[in-house]
Amino acid sequence: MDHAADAHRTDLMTITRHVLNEQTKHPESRGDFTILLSHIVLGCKFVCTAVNKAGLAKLIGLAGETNVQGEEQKKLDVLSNEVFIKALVSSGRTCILVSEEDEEATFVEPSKRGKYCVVFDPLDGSSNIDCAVSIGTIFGIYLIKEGAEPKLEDVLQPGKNMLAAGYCMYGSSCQFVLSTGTGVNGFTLDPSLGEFILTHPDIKIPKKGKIYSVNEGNAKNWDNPTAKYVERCKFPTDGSPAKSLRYIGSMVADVHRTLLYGGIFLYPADKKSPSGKLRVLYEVFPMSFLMEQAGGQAFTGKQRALDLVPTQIHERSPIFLGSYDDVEEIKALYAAEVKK
Ligand code: AFP
Repeated sequence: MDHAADAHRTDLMTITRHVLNEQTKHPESRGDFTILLSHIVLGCKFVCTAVNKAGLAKLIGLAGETNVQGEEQKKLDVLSNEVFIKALVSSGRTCILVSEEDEEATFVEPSKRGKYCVVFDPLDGSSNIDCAVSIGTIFGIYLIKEGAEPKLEDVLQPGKNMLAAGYCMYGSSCQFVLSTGTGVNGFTLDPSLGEFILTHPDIKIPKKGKIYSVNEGNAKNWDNPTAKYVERCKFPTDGSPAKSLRYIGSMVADVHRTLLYGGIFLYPADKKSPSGKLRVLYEVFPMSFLMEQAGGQAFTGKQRALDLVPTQIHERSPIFLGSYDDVEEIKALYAAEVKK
């Protein structure tokens, strides 16, 4: 046995150690955020295990329910939702929870209440479960005013007011990506330790990318700027090489690749879905928060995504996010369209 190597394994930057280090920078902190995060991490580990076992355990399959978007719910969606609701309530640090799976927001009972609101999609990309493609959990965290009674308006805030955001991707490895507003860090689950280890410190998205990511099957319904942008990706007019297309159809996986390799992810509005498909609170905001923190941009076709003020918890918005220069190009196309 290599004892030196084993000893080294205990000197790793785990996610808990990382967040505790961050906490020391805020002397007023009482550790509430660290506790909340450890409950989110626990939920992710549980879902990761369930996802890995799904094929064998026959957890896959319809649970016979539909969610608030009218989509069929899979058993893993139901399970993941229950896991996160329980983990978040039992943290004793939350007051309002908004889940993609629940029509109404959950107001935590007063005896278990804390000051954080968590908006989340417990299992995004669930139509990919049956073919074992990467799926994930997305979350964003808001803070309510000290001593105030929680109300729905506390979660109907622009994304720029989020305190933290992140996702966990259940892929060939389990990756947890987090921003608390001071950059982006990526952690990989070491299954032998059951710990997320810092493997991608201070992630910065390349300024310009070589990949575009979009469901081109919707092209016939796109507006002019989106159609023109995608055309330029394929047939550049400035002498640059054509971009490659990569589209998984699972936002966490598509955004994770975009964050690490650069490029642009787009889910635009189209004639059939004038507000696009993706949900503002628990898809658009957390991913836009991470992109900006990594040096990229996120744009709705009209404005900076994080400036959007949602009026409903399940509201949707078009989204273009990724490398700074690539998003700049689509912004210019929309600006030119407005001038016409
Ligand atoms: P599902 O959870 O129904 O699989 O939807 C996933 C998702 O919300 C998001 O993760 C993808 O980016 C997007 O939908 C893919 O949508 P299209 O299938 O319309 O391309």
